[in-house]
Amino acid sequence: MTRTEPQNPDLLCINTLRTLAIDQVQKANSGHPGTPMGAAPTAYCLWQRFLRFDPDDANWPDRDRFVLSVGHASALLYGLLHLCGVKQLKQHQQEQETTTDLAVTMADLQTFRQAGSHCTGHPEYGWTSGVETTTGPLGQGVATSVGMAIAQAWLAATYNRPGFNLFEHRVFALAGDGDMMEGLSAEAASLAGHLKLSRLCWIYDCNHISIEGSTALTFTEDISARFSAYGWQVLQVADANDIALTTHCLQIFLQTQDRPTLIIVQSHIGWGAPHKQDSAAAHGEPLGMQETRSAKQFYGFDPQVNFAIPEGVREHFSTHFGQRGFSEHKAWRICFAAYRVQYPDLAAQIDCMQRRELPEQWDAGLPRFDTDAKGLATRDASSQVLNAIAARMPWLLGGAADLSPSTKTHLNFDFAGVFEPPAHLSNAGRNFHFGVREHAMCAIASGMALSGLRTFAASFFVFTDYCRGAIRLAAMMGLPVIYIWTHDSIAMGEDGPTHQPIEQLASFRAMPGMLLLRPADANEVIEAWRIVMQLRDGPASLVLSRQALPTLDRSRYAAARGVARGAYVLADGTAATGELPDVLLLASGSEVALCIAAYEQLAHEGVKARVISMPSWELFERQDEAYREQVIPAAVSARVSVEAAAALGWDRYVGRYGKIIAMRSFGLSAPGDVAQKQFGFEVGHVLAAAREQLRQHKQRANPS
Ligand SMILES: Cc1ncc(C[n+]2csc(CCOP(=O)(O)OP(=O)(O)O)c2C)c(N)n1
Repeated sequence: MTRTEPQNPDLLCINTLRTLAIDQVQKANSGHPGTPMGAAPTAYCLWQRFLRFDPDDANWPDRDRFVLSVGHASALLYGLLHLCGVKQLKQHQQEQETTTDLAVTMADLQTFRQAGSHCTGHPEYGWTSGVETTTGPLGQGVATSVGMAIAQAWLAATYNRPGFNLFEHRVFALAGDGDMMEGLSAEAASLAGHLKLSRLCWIYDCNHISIEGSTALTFTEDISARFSAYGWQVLQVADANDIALTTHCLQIFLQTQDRPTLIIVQSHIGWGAPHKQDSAAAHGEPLGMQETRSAKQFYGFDPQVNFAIPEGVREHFSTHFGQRGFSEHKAWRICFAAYRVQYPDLAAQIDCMQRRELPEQWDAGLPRFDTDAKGLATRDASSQVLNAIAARMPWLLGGAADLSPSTKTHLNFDFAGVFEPPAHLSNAGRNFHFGVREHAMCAIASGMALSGLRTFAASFFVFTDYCRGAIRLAAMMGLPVIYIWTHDSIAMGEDGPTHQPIEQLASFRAMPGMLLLRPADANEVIEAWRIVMQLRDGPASLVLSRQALPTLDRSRYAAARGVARGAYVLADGTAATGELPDVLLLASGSEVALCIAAYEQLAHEGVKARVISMPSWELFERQDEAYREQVIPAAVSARVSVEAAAALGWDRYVGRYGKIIAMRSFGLSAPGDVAQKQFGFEVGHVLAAAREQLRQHKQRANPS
């Protein structure tokens, strides 16, 4: 017995969550105790009385989702996962296998924020089972939850059948003042309201404190009016400790079928800490020994005991949260088994999707692109390929941030449809209109991917700056989201420097886990899509041109399947003799054609050049040394790289003496071909650079 006073079971559980959070932070000497203390009753009420979640299988497809958008309050989530007995899943090939190990053990709680613990500083998807999405950057969790709610609506509309409600889960997110302040939450809430996502509930833990002090310093708008204007139902709980009222509000949410719900819960950060409650001091640092003891006393706990779990607490969670989850999941399994008999094809699709597999014949309808000097823009080639694949893969879906006519990402086959409000009705459209909301679009795409859908999101490449927070988390989580970025260089032209990407290529190449592909012609686009579709554990960026690019003669130059190796020898004047070339011309995307033109001219002059198409640095770096040496022989020091983007990184491939033709400033408002010429992206300039390289190489060889 660690309890000092009798308490009702609800309060005992709530206070256990509070003290576990305090002790995690205190032992780690790092973290955020205050919000777990204030929000514990709210989270408890939701989990214990409502959440449909089987602790033995955190991957049950129809589980309710709980997103801790206040990721810094992770100690609260870890307490819940521990007390609820949620089990860790093990990744085995593409299956998530259940285990009997706890996702969060007592040892994990006691090593909060230390290497190897499942209690990481902020919740990390894929590491701790029961964490539905990685959170920490404020606003991401709530925005991602909108994607999860969209996925639920889409899955229900696509796969539910009379008598078979396979997908009827709800999505909850616990948010704080910071989430509400971030612009991202406004974008996401606006779209959720428009779509009338009635199975979405955000609970706003309103404690009026953020890091610099009272929110009165910066945040005085009427949140209720704001969300009402978005089309949300807004409910209020005046005191977080009043779980009867929270229960009532959650019941109202469950009955609401025409709009999302925001429950604003007034709470006290650090509730129960005599000197730190309601102050920023409770936000991001341990309470301290004395304050900890006082708070425990206030809760009726023994001040001397750390990580106490009073008798009856686990049992209480197991009787309510656990039993509900077991029985709901069991009923679902029975339902799905019967569904499988009646609708075997649909059930097979659900299985396939959950395992992130591709359907058979997914690539059977791919187009062919014949040699064509005029060619076509890689965005147009991509449109054809995307449509061919999507027509055979029902759960490949997505859209653009109000730019689909430009990104060419509209699915135009007869049965594609549009995902429109109200989302809870039978609406399985696959074209998503995200509106001019790039950041939310990417967070939503992640939320959809977390529910098994294969999503794509599209915009102009330059606007990835607006999406970066969400893309970074997708890469961290290993989500196979497909990003389609068009208008990929200064060649996009007249819109000028604000719309012309420069540093974006380098920045995505710097992002761990991101696979970037910048194909050079329509046939490279096909190969790029093949690679992207087979990804299971990370996002990809397809970087595409607005302008037409010649479709290369593949009988004259190498086959486009070389894309799979990231870089390949496209044209080589020494191929027949096996000699080393005199000069290497390296490029990606639209600049490859320039190099081919230079190569032909050099061949005419008797110079043996080699063109290396480099659509993906990441894939090339994964090749063995022998292949990389074969493509870029160390002995050839005369090299020119050509890419209409920042130079950063090209020195790796051009070596010590090579020439980098790149952008060293922002672009220019002018027609694309004029802008390209102005910055040296023309054959004459590439030729001059190659000749100069040859001259310097000779001089190095014979320094007279
Ligand atoms: C995008 C982003 N900006 C800044 C931070 C740093 N940060 C962490 S918590 C926090 C204050 C959040 O206040 P609130 O949501 O009220 O949390 P509470 O004080 O209730 O714990 C800030 C600025 C962050 N995590 N994410």
